[in-house]
Amino acid sequence: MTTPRPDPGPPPEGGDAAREMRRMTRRSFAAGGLAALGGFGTWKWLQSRPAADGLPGPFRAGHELNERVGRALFSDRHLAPEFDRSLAGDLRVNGWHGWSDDLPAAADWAIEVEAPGRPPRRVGLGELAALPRVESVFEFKCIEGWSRVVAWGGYRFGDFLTAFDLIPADPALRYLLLSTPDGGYTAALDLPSATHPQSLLCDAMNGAPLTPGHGAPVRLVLPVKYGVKNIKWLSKVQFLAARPTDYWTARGYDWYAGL
Ligand SMILES: Nc1nc2c(c(=O)[nH]1)N[C@H]1C(S)=C(S)[C@@H](COP(=O)(O)O)O[C@H]1N2
Ligand SMILES: [Mo]
Repeated sequence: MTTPRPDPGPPPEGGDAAREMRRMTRRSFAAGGLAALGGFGTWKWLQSRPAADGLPGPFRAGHELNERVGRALFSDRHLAPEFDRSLAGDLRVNGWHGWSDDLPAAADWAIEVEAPGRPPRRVGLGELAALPRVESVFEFKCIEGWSRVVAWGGYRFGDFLTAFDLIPADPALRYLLLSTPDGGYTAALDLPSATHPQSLLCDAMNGAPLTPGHGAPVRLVLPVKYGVKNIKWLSKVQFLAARPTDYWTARGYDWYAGL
């Protein structure tokens, strides 16, 4: 199947990094309990702390506290609520990082999988048909503050990883870095989030094939993560022992981005 690739046009205004950063900074204050401190003196103190990953230290600490609280409250196995199919609606196209005019056609598309100490693997999209198909209707949430109920179709990402024996035996290799063909967008995940039963390798949306703008031929959708981790035009999976940075964490975003 070849999908036409319309001119994507200019990137949407919604992708503005500085605005998203400000929003995330407010989030880390609220959820990390730092809001209680308040006051200009506190602000100055925060600004003067040593930077970690481009953010003043306490902001990064706020993100990490969020992650610990998130894991404790919701564990990696909590299920996101599913909705009736009749509630599913359209989703805006939001973010073109990693898009290019000459992405491989679906028939030539493969997901490359790399792990230290193992030969690289290539799984062509045609091979996915061996997996059970699933459809899942859930609320897709962008960190910018909007959300939509969408019906996603495809395969469980965990089924994909296990059926093709892609998960390295070495338990130290528990992080995944996912990339577009040109590496222009990346999303980092821990293995439990990747193999969460609702994490999908998705090729359909609201009963129709995924459109190019929404990530055709394949993207990831993870109802327990914000949109930033839902990488479009997925073509590479790398297993790593150390937690990798990704497109948005390199710009100050919360690494875990959990819901
Ligand atoms: N390759 C790629 N994937 C991406 C993005 C992007 O810019 N490039 N943006 C992310 C963000 S921030 C969101 S909210 C969702 C939006 O998905 P949509 O365009 O299908 O609505 O895609 C995510 N995946
Ligand atoms: Mo987003």
